[in-house]
Amino acid sequence: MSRLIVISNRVSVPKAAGAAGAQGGLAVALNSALRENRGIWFGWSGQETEEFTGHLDMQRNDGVTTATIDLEPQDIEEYYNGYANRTLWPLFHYRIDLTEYDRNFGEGYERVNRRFADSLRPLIDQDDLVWVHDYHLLPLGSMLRTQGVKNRIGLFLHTPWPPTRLLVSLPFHERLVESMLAYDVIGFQTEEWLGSFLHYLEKEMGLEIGADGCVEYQGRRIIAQAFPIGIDFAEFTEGASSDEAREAHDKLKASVRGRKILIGVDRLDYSKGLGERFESFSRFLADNPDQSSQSVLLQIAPPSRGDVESYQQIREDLERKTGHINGAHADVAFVPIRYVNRGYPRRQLAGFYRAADVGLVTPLRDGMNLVAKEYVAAQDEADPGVLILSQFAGAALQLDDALLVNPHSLEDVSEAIKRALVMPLEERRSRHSKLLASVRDADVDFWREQFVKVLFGAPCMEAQDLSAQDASN
Ligand code: ADQ
Repeated sequence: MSRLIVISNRVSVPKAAGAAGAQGGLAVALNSALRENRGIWFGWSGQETEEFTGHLDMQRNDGVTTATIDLEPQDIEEYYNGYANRTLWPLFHYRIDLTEYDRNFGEGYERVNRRFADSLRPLIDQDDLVWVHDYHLLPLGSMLRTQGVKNRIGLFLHTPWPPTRLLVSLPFHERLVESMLAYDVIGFQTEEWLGSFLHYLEKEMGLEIGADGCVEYQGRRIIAQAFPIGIDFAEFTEGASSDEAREAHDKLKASVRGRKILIGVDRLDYSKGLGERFESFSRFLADNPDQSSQSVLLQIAPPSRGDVESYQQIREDLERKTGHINGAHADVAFVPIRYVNRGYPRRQLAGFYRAADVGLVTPLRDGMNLVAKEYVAAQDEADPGVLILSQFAGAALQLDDALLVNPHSLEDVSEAIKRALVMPLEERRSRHSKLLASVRDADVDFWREQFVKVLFGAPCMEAQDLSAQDASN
């Protein structure tokens, strides 16, 4: 069996026994694949070093080998806070108004990708499969090729891929996309992002997409395909029935004294549409005075990327909005929005989801969105809550039995909230059972197996057929 080498910006080192379950679904899924295949997970340690040495910190924990490097402060500023999170992240989420173009960011991005390639190169054996993750590392494949790596190399992009007319606003966009054609497999979350990528290849590079789904470039065949990511369903549902989850559920229920609960769980990020969500809830309260003290919105939003200014701004903006809305609608015994800036252990989170009558997942743009899937998985099948989901999340293509909304429209979201809160049990169950089947069947193991199968070298035509066949099983 080929060894798998996974590369991502940050590495999630497996937790010692006993702390399992504290990791996210992706880390759990990749770790189990790495364990089976004697694989290696390579990336940045998250630590700073005064001067880059390329020193590899190799560790073996719970059957998984991790290899990490430290980066210089300038690397972190230009590559991570700069090109990755000030340029590509906003651009890939259609926010050209927030996208910053700075030549130093671009140079830092290439430098760090080269440093990744230099440090990784000696770890790669002849038959290894190399799997690169996300927008931080788009040119890594081509840098490995320059160093003579002939292995199968795949890329999976966790974010959306923007329409061509937005992408062309990026200086040197041709160079970035061309570098991606060094991969053998390029995976996207949905057909929509895949379509935008293929459109770019056709319109900007004049390439032809074969009927077999492959692109030929400089004598090589590349397959681009959609592989929608799922959650670790087994791990999540097991956690949802734990004592920890039950305690969290009961505590939250008791605290609202019979009121309905709406829940939002998101990293604090402008792509998640939190400001619009708060305003929609406020609109719902204003338009339905009879309901106005009968429901509570619990928004859990741990801060992220705090060194980037747009993230500081969204934080301030949300604090202001929460104060405003609570000021307008609260009374002595009731506050409508509970806004919490911290993370919770996954089992407690599962308990909160289960206690909530409505899951409010309204990103303005999202590659997939795993919170929507976690909310569905955590529900009581006999009396499930209702998922309200943005039509602009990748998950909406799969979860079309949710109440799909336009997150920019306060009326639309406010009406969906009203509808969800009075939805008859029979309709809730029927919608939920279809959502649950989809979340259970297309879980994170399915996603990983599909990707690795194609990476392993199924020829283009066969690869497409295989995935169509498996998806219909
Ligand atoms: P994210 O943008 O981080 O991921 P998402 O898919 O929602 O978004 O995943 C967030 C994860 O973090 C979920 O598992 C959630 O439970 C967890 N989380 C969020 N807030 C938490 C809190 N307060 N406490 C504990 N856990 C919390 C990127 C892309 C997405 C894509 C994923 C996976 O932006 O579109 O779905 O990668 O590919």
